[in-house]
Amino acid sequence: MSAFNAIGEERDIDRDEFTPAIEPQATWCPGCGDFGVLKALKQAMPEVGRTPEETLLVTGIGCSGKLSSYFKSYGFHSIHGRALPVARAAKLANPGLEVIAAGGDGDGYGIGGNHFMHTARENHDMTYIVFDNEIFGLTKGQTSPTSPKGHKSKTQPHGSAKSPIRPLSLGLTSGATYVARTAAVNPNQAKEILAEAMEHDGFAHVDFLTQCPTWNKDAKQYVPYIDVQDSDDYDFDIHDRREAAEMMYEAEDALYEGTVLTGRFYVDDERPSYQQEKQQSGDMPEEPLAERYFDEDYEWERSYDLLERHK
Ligand SMILES: Cc1ncc(C[n+]2csc(CCOP(=O)(O)OP(=O)(O)O)c2C)c(N)n1
Ligand code: SF4
Repeated sequence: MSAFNAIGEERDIDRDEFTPAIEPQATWCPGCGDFGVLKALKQAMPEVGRTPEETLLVTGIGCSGKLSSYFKSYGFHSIHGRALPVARAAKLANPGLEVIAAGGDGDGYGIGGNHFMHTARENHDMTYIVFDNEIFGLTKGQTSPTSPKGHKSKTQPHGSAKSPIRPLSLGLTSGATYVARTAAVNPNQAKEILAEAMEHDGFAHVDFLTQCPTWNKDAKQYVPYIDVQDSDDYDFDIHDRREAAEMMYEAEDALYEGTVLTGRFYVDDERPSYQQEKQQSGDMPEEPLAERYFDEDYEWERSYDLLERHK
């Protein structure tokens, strides 16, 4: 797809542009689902028509957090659970950026759970990818907020007594205006969902099932999935909150029973994003507060002028 880059030139975009010039050797284990997220994201970018210099990827801490090192764009490998506050700040400073935040289930639903809830509630225009492998991967397989009840690990050797959170329902009830689940075992669906999430104006939450063959062989992330949009067994209106909520409940229960339901669960195209609301009410300027381009001739002073003007 062709698009205008940040300095106004029209050109074709290729997924290989998102591979760093000196490609770092990925330190993910062989067979890790995180490779699937990276691949799907690179494939989705040309569909969205965004260039690396128009894109910011903010990651948390964990195996998943390494994504920003293997993807060429502006990047910020933030601290544990704090990808979303960084992403929000960047989006507010420069609404023209395609902002993607990513991290694990421990990072996003555990330590960063409050940021998840409130970024969704405010409907900030960004895509949030949660690598859901049902454990803490980087720290060697401890029980996480999405581990099933009874899950045995070094932190819960007799089996977890806690019920897992319901990630899709949490996204919906918090206020996310796009909620989907996909899986690394299905690159085509993953690519489509990520492209759609990026094109969505508002907070798009993608629960991305990623297998961890090293620490969590019991998770259902490996088994064939059902796409609720393709299957005749599931008939619900993705624009209807109540129907979406029921469908999410079913998907969340089914996952621990071995049936992986994926697809789009909720889409609200009507609600304005935080930034749109603020611009409509005159509380936020149309132009970015700060911007920097990949252009040798660019007037670097401009970002300072803009900040002065909006003080
Ligand atoms: C404040 C803080 N607490 C704890 C840690 C240790 N730590 C690093 S990664 C991690 C878990 C990551 O798990 P998850 O977010 O599920 O990501 P995954 O590694 O599975 O992709 C933890 C607890 C840390 N880096 N910072
Ligand atoms: S520990 Fe698990 S999540 Fe981390 S790189 Fe290895 S397979 Fe992937």
